[in-house]
Amino acid sequence: MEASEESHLPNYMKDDNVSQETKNLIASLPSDKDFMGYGLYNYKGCWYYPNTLQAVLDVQKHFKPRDTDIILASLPKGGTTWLKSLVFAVVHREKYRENPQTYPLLSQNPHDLVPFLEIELYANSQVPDLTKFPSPMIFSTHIHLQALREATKKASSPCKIVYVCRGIKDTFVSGWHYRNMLHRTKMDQATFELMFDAYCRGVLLYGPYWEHVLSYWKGSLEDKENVLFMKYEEIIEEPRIQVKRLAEFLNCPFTAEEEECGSVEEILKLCSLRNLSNLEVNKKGTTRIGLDSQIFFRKGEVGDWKNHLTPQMAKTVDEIIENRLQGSGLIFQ
Ligand code: PAP
Repeated sequence: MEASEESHLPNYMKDDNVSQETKNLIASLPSDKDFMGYGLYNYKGCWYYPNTLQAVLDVQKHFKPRDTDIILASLPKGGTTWLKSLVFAVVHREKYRENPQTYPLLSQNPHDLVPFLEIELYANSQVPDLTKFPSPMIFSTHIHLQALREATKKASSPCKIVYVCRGIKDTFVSGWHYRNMLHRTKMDQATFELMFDAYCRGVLLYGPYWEHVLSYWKGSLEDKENVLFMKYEEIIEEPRIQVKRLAEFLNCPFTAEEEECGSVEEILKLCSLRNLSNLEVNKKGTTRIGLDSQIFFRKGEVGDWKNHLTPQMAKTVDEIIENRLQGSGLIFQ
């Protein structure tokens, strides 16, 4: 890999922050390469880059959620930014009711308000003191549920976990555009096909897709009180219903009075793609982990895959997903 290429890779994709113990572990793991040739390692059924694996192990070892904490989980491009905005707005709405112009979402990127456990807080071998964060603290993660449970069971915390996912075809297309922006180049058709193949094989960071969605799907069926499963497409289709469902799950339902005075609609408007992507803070600069703020906002359309995938590609991936999710009760339209 060229040094210039390496320089704008996010830290989580690199392999320069790994302890000797983790290096030994990595040497014993099944390995493969992502579609760009960077090494991925399979730990307990999930693929990670070396720095990401180190951070995941640190989360498992050190993170002790409090009962009041809220953890937002997703696959990359599954609806993370939207979920972060919605949950932040729902949970903190009372605080900013009198002065809505002071809403932190207007001056900070949602990713800076809801930090990632393994990509920010526990990255670079840090062991942060999380007790300094006011309660309720909202964290996020891309770790699948079994891996996250290693941390939550240690604290025997009943903290709330909200998962959001998106159909694999739109997740892939969103990921494709994201990688183009990340690598600051429009990658060619051959690379597009390689990345598609990686999604179909499941060999990508935090993949396979189906293992990830199933881990939270099953978790939400087993523990309805603490794990909520949401779909990006359903939030687009019935935003009011889904935001109210979210608030109820988080034990802060909208009162009749709030509903009458349009509180749900206000939150939806505040967190809309149009509103957030037009804010100065999201148009310029970088997030705390050094990614361009605007990289998280694009079209937000259901079915954008139709503009990128051939009918044959769509059929191939649909069959894989149908087969993998068979019998689970989880269906993507
Ligand atoms: P992440 O996992 O890297 O944080 P994530 O937020 O899950 O990314 O995915 C980005 C997608 O969500 C983009 O979709 P697109 O590429 O199909 O356009 C982005 O446009 C969309 N998105 C970001 N913010 C919002 C929002 N407020 N409402 C709806 N969609 C959004």
